[in-house]
Amino acid sequence: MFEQVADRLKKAEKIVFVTGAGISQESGIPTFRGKDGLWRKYDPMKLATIDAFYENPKLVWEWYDERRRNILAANPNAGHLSIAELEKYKQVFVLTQNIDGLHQRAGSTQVYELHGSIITIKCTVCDFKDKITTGFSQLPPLCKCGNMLRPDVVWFGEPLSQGIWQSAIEQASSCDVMIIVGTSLAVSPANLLPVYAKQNGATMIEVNIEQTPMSQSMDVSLRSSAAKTLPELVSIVS
Ligand code: BV8
Ligand code: ZN
Repeated sequence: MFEQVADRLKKAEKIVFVTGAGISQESGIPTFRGKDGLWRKYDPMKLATIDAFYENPKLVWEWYDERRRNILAANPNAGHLSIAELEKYKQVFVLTQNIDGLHQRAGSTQVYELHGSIITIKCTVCDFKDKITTGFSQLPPLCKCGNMLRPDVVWFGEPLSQGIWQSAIEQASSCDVMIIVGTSLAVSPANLLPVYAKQNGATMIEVNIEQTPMSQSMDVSLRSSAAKTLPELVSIVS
């Protein structure tokens, strides 16, 4: 079975990755739903919704500020780096649910951030959007227009950016191989991307330490860590 997948990897022109928190776990960034996952300690409805933000903006900001500092202190791991390296040999697109920017820091050039970025802020009222470069003198930080700034992430109950979502569907629907890494596929609509690829005949590979709802639909499921497995997969084509 693995040999057949290796052959399709070699022949593939376009490879699309769908990634989740598991790919950054070995960089020291906690996942959401696993054993040490963030949602075991915190209630997402109290931290990752617009209602929670208006109810307690300081609390929500403190949580994001701490996560951002942890993320900026972390480094891309061998998983992120090997996806970036694959661009030397193939057309590669990364559709990520992560907000940590580690794919870009690893060198990937075609990254679609489905759930936004923790490195950027936007105004809750006007069009202002910017990268965060320094710490804030107060939380929540305020925009020049006087209204609150918020992290530029997609919270539960909010729509994904239409442009990014449409591009993600197009890439998923037109790839030869899809490699799904470190996601529980629990969150919609991102969990539909493998369905688009499968419907269009892509070879499906999963890299995850645990089973997922799509494991049965995979051509091969590799039950081991992203930082260990991705370099091995990339070495097949290099
Ligand atoms: C939307 C960003 C239209 C910020 C995140 C009921 C009420 C309201 C809404 C809904 C509802 N039912 C369904 C919905 C829709 C909702 C949804 O799917 N909810 C689920 C939870 C039921 N989705 C939305 O609201 C989305 N918008 O649908 O708009 C709409 C609007 C209103 C009503 C209906 C529809 C927006 C979702 C965006 C959520 N944003 N956060 C932040 O991070 O703070 S979600 C959060 O989960 C993360 O950010 C992450 O992006 C996302 C996905 O999680 P994963 O990445 O998969 O991580 P997880 O921990 O789950 O899994 C890790 C995996 O890695 C595991 O499988 C593990 O085995 C594996 N692993 C661990 N270590 C390793 C590893 N694998 C390999 N190597 C390792 N080392
Ligand atoms: Zn503003």
